[in-house]
Amino acid sequence: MIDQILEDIKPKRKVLILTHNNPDPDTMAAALGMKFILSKTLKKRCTIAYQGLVGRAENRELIKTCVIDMHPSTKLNFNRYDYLIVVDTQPKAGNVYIPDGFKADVVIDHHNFRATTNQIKLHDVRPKAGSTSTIIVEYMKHLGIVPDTKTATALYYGIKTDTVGSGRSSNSQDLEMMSYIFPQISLTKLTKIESPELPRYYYKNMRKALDYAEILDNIIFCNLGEVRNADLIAETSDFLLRMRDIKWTFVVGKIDNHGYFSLRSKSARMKVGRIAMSLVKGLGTGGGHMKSAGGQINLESKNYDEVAEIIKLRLLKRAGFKGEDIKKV
Ligand SMILES: [Mn+2]
Repeated sequence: MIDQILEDIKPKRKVLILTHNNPDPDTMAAALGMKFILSKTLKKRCTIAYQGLVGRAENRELIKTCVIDMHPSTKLNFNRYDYLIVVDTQPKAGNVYIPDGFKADVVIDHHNFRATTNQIKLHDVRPKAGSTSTIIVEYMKHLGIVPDTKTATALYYGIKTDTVGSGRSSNSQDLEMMSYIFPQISLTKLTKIESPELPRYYYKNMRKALDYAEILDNIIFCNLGEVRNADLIAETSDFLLRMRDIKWTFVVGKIDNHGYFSLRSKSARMKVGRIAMSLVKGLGTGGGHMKSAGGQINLESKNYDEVAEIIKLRLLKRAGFKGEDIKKV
């Protein structure tokens, strides 16, 4: 696939790489890796753009340490670019900003294939890959490219957080790609990324999370209300999932006129990506993987608390819980 992509890009002038909204390490590393490939093979310079905020301290440290130059896509003039690559999501997934009248040329992703992605000229969607970074490293290996320290460290962290790091599913391909770049990474940089200082609002949020969390059998439901950034919702979900005897966590929160949610499961059997889609059916968009999923709801014509309640009831129904015995943490 990468050979076709490079052939297609050759005559183009300016390439734009889009990550998904509120980017996570995998999407940022995949974008950086793609930028590296294009600069090495075709001497092309590209711009990486995103929408939303990077909230998680680890992810902010990743941007700083690996020098990932990213621009807000809403402030960008898309007319200045003649080639558009989307990584770690698909145009109709609901979590990437592409203005009307513009179309992606390439989609590289590891989420479930969306039928609308068939309209994209070149697409490499592999739901079996643990991360999009895995696919990017495989391109590098195929092309005989060795990434520099910053790119390698970012890609390693991207694969790790989407797979083994969070106990999510990984396969031999993910591990093979991690070992391909391992000689190039900086352990000092990686340690810095993995244990950054945490802002006070992180602790304030966790206090709120502990106050609001409800234990329903083996599920924790938590409505955080207004939050500072979307990453806090995912961080809360990961934090609560570690509780003994808990099998799933569902955390919702609100930023401006958007509701966000994060669904996590300890077991890959739950296939929470599919569940996430069904929970917000008719309300918004959702998706993900076997053990982790998320989504968003546009609240322009909806009441946030009502939406949160509807999703909670759907979740309880899905889990076969009657809602009689609700405990606090
Ligand atoms: Mn990913």
